Amino acid sequence: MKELDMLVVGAGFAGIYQLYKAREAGLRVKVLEMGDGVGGTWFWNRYPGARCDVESLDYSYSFSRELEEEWEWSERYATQAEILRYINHVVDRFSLRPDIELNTKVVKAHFDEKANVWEVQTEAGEVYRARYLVMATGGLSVPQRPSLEGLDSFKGRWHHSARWPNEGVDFSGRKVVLIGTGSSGVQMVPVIAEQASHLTVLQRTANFSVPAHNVPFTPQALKAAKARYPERRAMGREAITGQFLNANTKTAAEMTEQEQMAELEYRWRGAGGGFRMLRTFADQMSNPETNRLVAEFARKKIHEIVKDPRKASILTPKDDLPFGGKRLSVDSNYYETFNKPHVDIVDVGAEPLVCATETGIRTTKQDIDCDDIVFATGFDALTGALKAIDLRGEGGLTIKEKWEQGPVSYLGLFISGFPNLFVVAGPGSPSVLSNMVHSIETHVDWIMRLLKHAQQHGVQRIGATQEAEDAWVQRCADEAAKTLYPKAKSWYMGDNIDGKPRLFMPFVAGVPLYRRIIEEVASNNYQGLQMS
Ligand code: NA7
Repeated sequence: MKELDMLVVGAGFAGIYQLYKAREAGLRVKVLEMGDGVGGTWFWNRYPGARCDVESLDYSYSFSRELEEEWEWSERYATQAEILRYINHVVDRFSLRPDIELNTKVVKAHFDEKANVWEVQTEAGEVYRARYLVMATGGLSVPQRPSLEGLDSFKGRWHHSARWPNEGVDFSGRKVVLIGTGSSGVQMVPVIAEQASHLTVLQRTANFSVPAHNVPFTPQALKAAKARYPERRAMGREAITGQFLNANTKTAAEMTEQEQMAELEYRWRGAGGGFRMLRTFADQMSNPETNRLVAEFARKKIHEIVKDPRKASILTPKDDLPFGGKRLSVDSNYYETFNKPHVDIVDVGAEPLVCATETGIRTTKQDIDCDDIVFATGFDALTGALKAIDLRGEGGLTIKEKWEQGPVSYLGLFISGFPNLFVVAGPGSPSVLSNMVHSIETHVDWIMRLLKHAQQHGVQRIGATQEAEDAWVQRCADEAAKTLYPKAKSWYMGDNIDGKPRLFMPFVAGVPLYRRIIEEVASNNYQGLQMS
């Protein structure tokens, strides 16, 4: 049995920063990580083409000016491999590795109400006791693969994007079927198409994807960007998603038709691109008319790029999907790849998957032969990782019971009935709608401030009150109801998992407002928390 002040689960961006800050504060702390390397999302998602959709200068820690100065990003959007190198660099630079236990999966965590500590057990049977338990388990860490009957009899290879073999997969000369067209599928398609002799993409729902306009950094460009780094970070902090996207402050109605088109083009083309498309008009995610303008523009672009009208029509999102309602994909040559004769698309919304066969995949209309099946079918988002653990709070309440109707929380940080437990960038906080690294730093800094307060006041148990949690859940729902997000069937809403309760999980009203709220909570003597 090991006694600690704090136990952190997960060695991704969140767990690593939490470790750094806890050690700085003099706490006895360890991080338990189930993978055999650090990096979290960036450790597991090694599929071909994996890349962050937030620009590297923003998707990186801001806590150390020296770190910012010395690390040289090579591209505007970093690849998975580069981000993993960065995370490993951070771990070594701040000598964090000795306090990270790899290959250590947490299976059980029970709150000991008498001692006010968490007792945590790993798969190997090791037991840790710690006053504080920090769940840095990530929002997209439990992969979801459809239970495809017959997969065992399939004679070829199959892989999930989030459990990609370390040594990579060579698709040269092979016939590949790829299932799923979220960000992972969209990133993989152009890269696999380079190798495969034939690639068939099975798409259930067409979503929007926009060009990344990724470019390598020249030394001059990087130097110029770094010279203005503090300014960039400051602008990021005040932007709705925690990264500066040059949001247009005008609603569509405040612009002429010509101005609207110019704005849309600017954002689609080089100067903009990527998530800037989500900030074309101030009322884009709240006004259906404005959203339709952007959606219609993007639909036309798909038809311009994809030459075969049949493929273009399958790839074009339907009218009932708001632009950005499902997470926007940010791509490099996704639509263009379908102009290659050996790349095809099948609408498995119209002809659903039936099973795998010995030689490939069967839909209700056809058999598709292949050598490899690639699943890019996503995750049990935001709640999967916590629910996978036998997590019990006061009175033996399990997280599965607590979250039966969906993930309730106070500020996305606390779960009432689970004292001394913090969720970093969890549901109920801006989380996946924001620049995750920024949200992680915000949460960890705030947790450390709270723990300092607790230490100064001899507090041993910190928990959210039921009233505070209920009010926060209502606030999150009210904010989401003002937007078009709930109109889309998406993993933000839990729609991708059978039986998952349908509710919009992240806090939608933006990073600056969220930060103001948690600041106010802290300055109001941690309103909504019970400390004893
Ligand atoms: P996503 O965005 O959840 O995408 C999963 C895709 O897989 C999506 O197109 C799904 O279609 C499709 N899917 C899932 N189950 C099935 C079945 N049973 N049959 C056919 N198609 C299916 O996951 P990603 O890994 O791409 O991206 C996750 C996030 O990681 C991403 O947003 C970034 O933040 C990084 P659907 O749309 O549900 O009809």
